[in-house]
Amino acid sequence: MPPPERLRIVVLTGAGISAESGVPTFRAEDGLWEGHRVEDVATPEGFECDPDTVQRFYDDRRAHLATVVPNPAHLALAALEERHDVLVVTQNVDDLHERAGSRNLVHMHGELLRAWCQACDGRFGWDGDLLARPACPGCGEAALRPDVVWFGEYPYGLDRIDDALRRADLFVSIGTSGAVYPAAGFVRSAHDHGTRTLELNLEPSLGTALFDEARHGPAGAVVPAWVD
Ligand code: BV8
Repeated sequence: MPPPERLRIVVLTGAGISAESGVPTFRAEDGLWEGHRVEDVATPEGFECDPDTVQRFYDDRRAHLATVVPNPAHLALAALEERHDVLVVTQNVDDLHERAGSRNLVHMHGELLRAWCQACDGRFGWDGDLLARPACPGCGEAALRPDVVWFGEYPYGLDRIDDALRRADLFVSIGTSGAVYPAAGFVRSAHDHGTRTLELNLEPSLGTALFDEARHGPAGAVVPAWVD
């Protein structure tokens, strides 16, 4: 009996994988993001216009991380790394994949637990508030913002992601609406390279028709069932 094949798998995750951990997704029924318009809290213009509201929005989300834990979907993905060459590309800025044990991980939209200094361009692990304008650990200036990628800003890790998509045997999208690019375009890129594609989501995403296969249901059930 030949050993089971070790596959190269790229997994894209979105807010839906953290929903059962108690992390709110972005597009609730009212289209607001925890009571805010996305343009007001996730754009450089919004930050320029009202930095306190944006800093408070991210301070609240950063503090909320202390109250949530990884769910079975995060844990199943971490376990998958034992059997296959897995790269998790997450749009999420929470640290639940890390805490579940995933090691091959790209935070393409940045991380709540990092800060970026606009004076010296330094980036630092950060678990406190930014509203009170703390001094940058690098240059001492009070110029720190959340190290997250806002609309109109360039995502992290695109070269590494493109390379992984080119070589992947399987592309799996978990818990994302397919509303935001360039992440929403990865399935098309995978398909163009002849890679099998699978969507695991609560409901059909905007791009569901682009996938070879789709299984719908809560990630906490659907992801462990797929991994097993
Ligand atoms: C950029 C900040 C230049 C951090 C976020 C074409 C190409 C490139 C860019 C664009 C393009 N067209 C338009 C653009 C511009 C723009 C864009 O996409 N606009 C949209 C609105 C049309 N993109 C950008 O500006 C990006 N940068 O373009 O740079 C460039 C140009 C060319 C090539 C490369 C670069 C930057 C985008 C990043 C914005 N920052 N977040 C933060 O505060 O979090 S985006 C934000 O929304 C999140 O980070 C998240 O990633 C993103 C998408 O949300 P989802 O994760 O999908 O969450 P959502 O709530 O929408 O959906 C949840 C899903 O889960 C649902 O389907 C639901 O059914 C499901 N679900 C719910 N519960 C469960 C579940 N599934 C399973 N189980 C459950 N229990």
